[in-house]
Amino acid sequence: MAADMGYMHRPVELLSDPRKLQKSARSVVSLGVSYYPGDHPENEGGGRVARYAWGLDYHEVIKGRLFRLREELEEELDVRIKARGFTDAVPLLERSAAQHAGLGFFGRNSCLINDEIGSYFFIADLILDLDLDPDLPGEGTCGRCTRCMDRCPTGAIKAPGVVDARLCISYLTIENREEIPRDLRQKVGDWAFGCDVCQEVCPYNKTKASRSRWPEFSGEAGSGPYLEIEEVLKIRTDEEFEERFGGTPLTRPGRAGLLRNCCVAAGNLKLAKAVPDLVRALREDPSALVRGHAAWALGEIGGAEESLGEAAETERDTWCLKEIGLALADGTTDATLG
Ligand code: B12
Ligand code: SF4
Ligand code: SF4
Repeated sequence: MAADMGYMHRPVELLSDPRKLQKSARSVVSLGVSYYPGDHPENEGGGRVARYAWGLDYHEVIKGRLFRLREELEEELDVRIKARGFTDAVPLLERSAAQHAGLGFFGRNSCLINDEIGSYFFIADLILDLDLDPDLPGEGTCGRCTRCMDRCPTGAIKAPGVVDARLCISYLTIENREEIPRDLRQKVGDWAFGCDVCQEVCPYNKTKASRSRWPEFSGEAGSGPYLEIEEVLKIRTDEEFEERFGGTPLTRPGRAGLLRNCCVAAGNLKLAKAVPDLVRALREDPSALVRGHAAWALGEIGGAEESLGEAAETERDTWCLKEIGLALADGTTDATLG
């Protein structure tokens, strides 16, 4: 169920033993960092961004503070500490470490839930060559609730705690480098980066989530809750992309990946005002991935048969040609029905 995330196929002994990451490891200090920036305002035609990515790149923001924590520990305990600090960057089962450290329990959506703040938090770790008394493991329960499993748009939560990444919108829009499978595109809805549905419906978040105290994670610090789809569709080079999104988590899927996502969101929103930029992307974008998804979006929105027809004359990529053909066929069906 790990799709093409190669690191997930590593042996469990590696994923569960911090000594594989630092030979001298004796303890793991596991930290929870709330990123909750509030809820999405009503969508007025943008590509929806998962809450964890509204602000600045959490890897960098948290890393700086982990180093300071190590320094403070050294001062407090008057010892030199060899440490390795990271968040979401190494092959270690971070949720398992955090659960052992008492930060929360596994929800059926597989996220770690903390009884006081819900699940909108990052997990960060400091591996130390210092013997510390362990905390008690986190406890808690979902009770009879199954909301996340029932409401996941793609049915990705196959069993309690088991997420099929191949179906998960978070995977499809962030880690995935290929096309978003045609049968899943409509289910992606307006999500342009990540997905929060299985956390939004969670009663723990509805009652306990309180805003992060870290200004770096607020919408104002980074790209915010929605992307302006037309603006993103105009980005043609990696340099422009880096200039616009550098320093935020949105660089992860790369330029072509983010434009692909915006095409799908535009198609699902039936965003007529994005048609000129979709047509331009279909004609000009250097990436076949973007051109093919632009064709799909135009097929969903309708009314762009002429541009699709022209593109069919000049397009050389076989997959794109197929997408254009299918988009034209969808358009014809709509017109016949309508
Ligand atoms: C790969 C990955 C993904 C993949 C796969 C997700 C998955 N559920 O496995 C994708 C791209 C889909 C993804 C999505 C998201 N991710 Co992610 N992801 C990771 C990563 C890098 C590895 C996770 C992993 O190894 N999964 C494989 C499975 C086997 O591992 P696991 O769930 O930890 O396994 C435990 C459970 O199965 C549990 N268990 C065993 N038996 C049972 C039985 C029951 C009943 C239950 C409930 C549990 C349970 O024990 C296992 C061992 O710990 C971690 C960072 C890290 N290094 O850990 C972040 C991480 C899990 N992601 C995170 C986040 C924030 C997200 C998203 C919310 C982002 C978003 N908004 O789009 C979504 C949430 C989707 C979801 N419902 O999981 C956070 C989670 C924080 C938290 N509070 O839990 C992490 C920890 C990153 C971080 N450092 O903060 N992610
Ligand atoms: S992140 Fe979205 S697609 Fe993935 S399991 Fe949760 S609700 Fe389903
Ligand atoms: S929505 Fe319900 S089942 Fe899912 S994680 Fe939250 S409490 Fe558990």
